[in-house]
Amino acid sequence: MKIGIVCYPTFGGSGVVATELGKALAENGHQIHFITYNQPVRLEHFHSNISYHEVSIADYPLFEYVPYETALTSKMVDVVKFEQLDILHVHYAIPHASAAYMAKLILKQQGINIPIVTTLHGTDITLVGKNPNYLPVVTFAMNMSDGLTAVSNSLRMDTYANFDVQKEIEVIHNFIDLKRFSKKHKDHFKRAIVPNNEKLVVHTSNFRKVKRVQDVIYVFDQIRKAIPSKLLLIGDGPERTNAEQLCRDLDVCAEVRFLGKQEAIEEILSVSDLFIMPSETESFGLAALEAMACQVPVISTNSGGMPELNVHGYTGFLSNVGDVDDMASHAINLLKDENKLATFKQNALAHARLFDLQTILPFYEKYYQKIIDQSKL
Ligand code: GMT
Repeated sequence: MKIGIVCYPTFGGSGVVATELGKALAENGHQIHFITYNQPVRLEHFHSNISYHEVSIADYPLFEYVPYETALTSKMVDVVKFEQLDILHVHYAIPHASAAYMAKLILKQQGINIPIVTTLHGTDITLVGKNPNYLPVVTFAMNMSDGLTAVSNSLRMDTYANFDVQKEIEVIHNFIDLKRFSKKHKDHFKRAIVPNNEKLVVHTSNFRKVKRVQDVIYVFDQIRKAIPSKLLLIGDGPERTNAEQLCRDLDVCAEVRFLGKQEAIEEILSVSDLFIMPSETESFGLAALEAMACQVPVISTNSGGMPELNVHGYTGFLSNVGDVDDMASHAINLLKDENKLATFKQNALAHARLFDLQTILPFYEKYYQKIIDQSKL
């Protein structure tokens, strides 16, 4: 198949899933065309089946806001037409789904039929999309997509609850490349970070408000009082300054390191003992899956799709949003009990295997074929 993939090119979960999906499809012999405003961060290497088409935006003094959606639509029209794509898969509804529908209409006028699949990732539904400023367009674009997928059952239900969507939503969970995300032997690295064999707690995110990074620090503050430990905070974003301030206020700076954005995240996860994800809402929790694949148990909230990934009492523990005492108590009990911790590490890996890329990829391939066939009827 010739597949166009539209996504955000950043470290965000939707961009990561879109890029990893494209790479895996290319490995399986499909021709992949990424359409984004920057080279996706996870698209590091040349692959003969992958092309990248940059959306270039022409600015003009009249524009207070550059019309990105118009430039994106024009690029989609161009790529579909000249690369003769079979299907266009857009990740994150805003503004990709409505831009894709506009491209579809333009192409239809030129006698070209392009089926559109939209994948809903999370905040496009749970936070941003249901904002009245976007809701009518997002609802319309979802209904006009030829295929609609969501990354968890919870997100599917949230979509039906918050939008007047008539389409069937297919659930295709996030996936993990177990060849890349597996426990690596990085003992020298561990010795450098925790020279006295302290327990290593880790959090990765884009430091948006929804991630509740401050809760990570409150939980860690309790952990370190009970057990020698260090906290690694990976990623960057709007809440970073507040997080740093909280570390100063709680006087935990000596035990906390902010590492910023990291490429080889699997190396850091490989030496970690516990992952904390206290998100307000999380449609799936890809970052937690990456941790689990590296044998790191997860302390998370029970919001959104987290219970579909993190099994309470098996791969980690679930708590209510904001209940930092409960999260800390679960974390301390687990970190103090070496046998239990070792079992949970194994359980985390066993459960992560259910989301193996090789298992999930065929669901996308079959879904594309179904949508292509239906669009020919
Ligand atoms: O908000 C983010 O963390 C980024 C966001 C995105 O769409 O870029 O991530 C969402 O998509 C991921 C991949 O499908 C999911 O694993 C994340 O759970 C989801 N984030 C939220 O729902 C907050």
